[in-house]
Amino acid sequence: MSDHTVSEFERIKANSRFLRGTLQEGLADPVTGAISDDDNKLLKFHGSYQQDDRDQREERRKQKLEPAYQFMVRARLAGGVLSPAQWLAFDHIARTWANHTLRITTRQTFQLHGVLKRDLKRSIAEMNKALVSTIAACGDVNRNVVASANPVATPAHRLAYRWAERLSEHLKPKTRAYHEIWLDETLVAGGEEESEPLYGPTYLPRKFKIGVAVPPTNDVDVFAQDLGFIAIIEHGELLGFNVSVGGGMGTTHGDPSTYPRLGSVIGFVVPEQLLRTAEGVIEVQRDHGDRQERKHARLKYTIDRMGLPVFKAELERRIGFELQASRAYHFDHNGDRYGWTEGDDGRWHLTLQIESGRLADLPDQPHLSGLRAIAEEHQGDFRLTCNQNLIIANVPTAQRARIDTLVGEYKLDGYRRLSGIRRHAVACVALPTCGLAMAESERYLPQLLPKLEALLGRHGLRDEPILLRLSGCPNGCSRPYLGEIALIGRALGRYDLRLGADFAGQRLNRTVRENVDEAEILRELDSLFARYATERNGHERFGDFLLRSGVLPAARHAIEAEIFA
Ligand code: SRM
Ligand code: SF4
Repeated sequence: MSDHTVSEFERIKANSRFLRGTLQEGLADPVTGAISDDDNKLLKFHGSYQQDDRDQREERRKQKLEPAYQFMVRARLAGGVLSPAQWLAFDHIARTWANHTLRITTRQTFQLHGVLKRDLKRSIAEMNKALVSTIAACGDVNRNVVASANPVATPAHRLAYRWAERLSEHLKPKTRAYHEIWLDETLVAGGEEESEPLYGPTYLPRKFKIGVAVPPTNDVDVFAQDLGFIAIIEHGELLGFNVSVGGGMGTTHGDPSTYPRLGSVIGFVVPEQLLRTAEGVIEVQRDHGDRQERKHARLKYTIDRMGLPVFKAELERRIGFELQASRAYHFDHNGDRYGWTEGDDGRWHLTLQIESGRLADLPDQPHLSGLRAIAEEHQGDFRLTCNQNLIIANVPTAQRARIDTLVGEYKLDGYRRLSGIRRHAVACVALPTCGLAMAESERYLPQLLPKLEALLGRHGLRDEPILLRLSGCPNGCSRPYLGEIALIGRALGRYDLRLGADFAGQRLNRTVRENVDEAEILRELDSLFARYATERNGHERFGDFLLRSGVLPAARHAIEAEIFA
């Protein structure tokens, strides 16, 4: 490709022979623990990122050693569902080739960290043996499709999850490169004769994310998705889905041309129209998305550039039918409900809280081993949630007591004693693995929470549910722009403090203080908690209180989810 108007990344994709590049050669090179920059970009489409241990960077630089290169591997698990056998496979890979932890992500899947180059292929192959792929877990394609994490409450919930699975499968890249590189499938045609009917040879301008929500639970944060489907269920029957487009979180500090945006609801489709609608949205983004400046390439910018009515008209022209007017729906929260719940079929589901989604064996919290022990006996399945928690799902009544015993034995029963803010805390990975982190997040949460709990306790608010989101940089992997309280990393120990989102993922928060340290954050929150304790109306949520009481000024532009249908 000699087109100088497109970004370097576009050139790499175009020349990659459908995601092959020189990945095979790079992986086989024993001289370095790294691969080339170009291949690193292609590797993302295969579900892995090259990283280095940032805790060791300085020391290794002084010793004139190359950085401690290692790889993150992300699985593709539509709706976050996996069987006990698959759990055991992940456990084995984590202990054998990764850093002995499993990380539940904010998109309902597992990440492994610390895999060395020489072990990358067998880690991915082992996952595939357990029938879990990593294809398109990252990269400029449709990623893991998320779905409400308790899809078994009613038959309609089950159906909504099945549609998420179908979307995930239907929108998967078609290249055989994945099978050749990781699974030793013989090279079919050298790549040149392959095609990607939906994506084309340069795939999408940027990552693309889909979520399926089942009201009243918005646990997938449907308005943060490029494409959201909101299940409309009447009298237990799934009628179809409202369609939301253009959600996204990522921003860059100091660059107002980047911004978080909530999805706009543009209409309603019946289930049979779902796949074609998703394809249509992807096609419009494929052909109209910005391929020069990756910062402006997400669907949210395409829509704002085209204008929502033009975008919708273009979508309808391509899919060949008009969207119906959107239907009424109501979300009441975007968190998880802990403890046991019973499904319509008499099976039970136990939601456990997993701090920041990190499953490890710590001396007083052998969580990884506990879940291995549970997986060895469990007869149902597991469900990962978008709030980084875990559901031990589909437990027959007779097995409940045994699961409870194991949960207690391995100290997984912390969910019984959580403060209101701890129940709703989400933190992104950040240091030491994330190359983009500006501040700590996952490692900071355990220090921050007790301090916030002490403040809240002083004002009689210990059990008050408050959404807390921490991100180590403005990319927003914990969806911090939807936190009632959010900290967004600026530099080590310094954060922007944002406040005032609602409790159901339908309103963005705003920046209240920029680049402040912990002492200032706690001071600011202490005085707001004091006012909240005495001035709130009944059960008014913290974020709502801040707006109603005028602590936060009324919004200058629309920051609430909008309906355009
Ligand atoms: Fe993310 C990049 C981790 C969910 C927005 N994200 C990254 C990378 C890969 C850093 C990098 O590019 O080098 C992080 C790897 C850290 C590590 O060491 O593991 C990373 N993102 C994560 C995870 C693991 C956070 C977590 O704590 O769970 C989540 C994995 C999701 C998954 O399983 O697929 C994760 N990232 C999100 C979300 C939330 C969501 O999708 O619901 C967002 C905000 C929604 C959105 O996309 O707008 C998000 N991540 C980003 C961005 C900003 C994108 C943008 O449009 O500006 C980046 C940076 C980028 O793409 O250039 C990024
Ligand atoms: Fe890394 Fe930033 Fe995402 Fe946190 S928000 S995982 S620091 S890219």
